[in-house]
Amino acid sequence: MSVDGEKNRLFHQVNDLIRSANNIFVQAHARCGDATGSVLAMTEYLRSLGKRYLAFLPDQVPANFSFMPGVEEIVTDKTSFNLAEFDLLLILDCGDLGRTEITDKILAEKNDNAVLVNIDHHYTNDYFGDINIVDKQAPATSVLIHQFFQANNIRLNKSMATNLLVGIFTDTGVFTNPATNQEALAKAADLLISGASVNSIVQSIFSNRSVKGLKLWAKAFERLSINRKYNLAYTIILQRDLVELGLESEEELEPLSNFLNNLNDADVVLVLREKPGNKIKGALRTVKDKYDVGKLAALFGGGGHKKASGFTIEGRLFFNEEKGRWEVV
Ligand SMILES: [Mn+2]
Repeated sequence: MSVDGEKNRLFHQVNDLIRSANNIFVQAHARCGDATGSVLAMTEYLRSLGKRYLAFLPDQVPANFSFMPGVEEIVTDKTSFNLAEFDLLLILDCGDLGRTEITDKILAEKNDNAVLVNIDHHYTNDYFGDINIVDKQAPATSVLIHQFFQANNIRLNKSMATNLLVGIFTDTGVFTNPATNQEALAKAADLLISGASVNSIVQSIFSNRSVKGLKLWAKAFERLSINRKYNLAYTIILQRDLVELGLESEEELEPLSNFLNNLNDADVVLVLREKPGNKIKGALRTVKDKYDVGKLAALFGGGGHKKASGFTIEGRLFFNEEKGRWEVV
């Protein structure tokens, strides 16, 4: 996908599909600035064309995203619509169909002649779309959406620019992680010129700490350990931590794994969090060139990028007193 001509041809093709579609479904994965920003920038464009569309995310939008322009339109109840009503499905920032969390619904309801478009930058993307615009070097899907607008001479307004900048900020850790490249900075500059509101992004997304939330970080720091064999730093968060602190979600733990990636005495970082429904979510990070945590996550049925990835497994975390270590049971 490094050949810009081919990518531009696909961007034109997708725009033609958008223009001729009657009803468009736009979705990304849950709880992520890049995913949400990509969806909102795209729906803003669809609105400007006077198109019928539905923007869907499979989980509630985190409270600190509530400033994002257009966010009130996002639907999070998968039972409130039927996919048979759409002739174009735009799936953004999903490495595989499973990331939509509605695979069964898509397979059961989607019209055979509806076109499924996959626009993504995950290293582990499995090309699940009828049309796949996958650029594994892109710092964020928001950057690809920006390229889509540029390729089709679509002018960005302030709302689109703010939403896309949220995506670049969150996926690059505000230009600190290895996803940061020349294009991330160049696109960010362009979004500022288009009127993106840096202040509202920084205040809402990054200055959102509470005392209870930081106490949850304290629990993670207290349990931080290092496995010297693999030079892997790891920590865990339990469901009971939330109960003890009176927190309803671990939203405020973001971006703990990115923060731990600043450790200079570990090569790889792993954060395991218990989730409701007997699930454990793992987040892996590295800054070392020789490691590919995307492959590591794939061993557990997950995926992501070379330097940042995640997976979900079944079970609960339990401290084995005899062995002096945490285990999955
Ligand atoms: Mn992304």
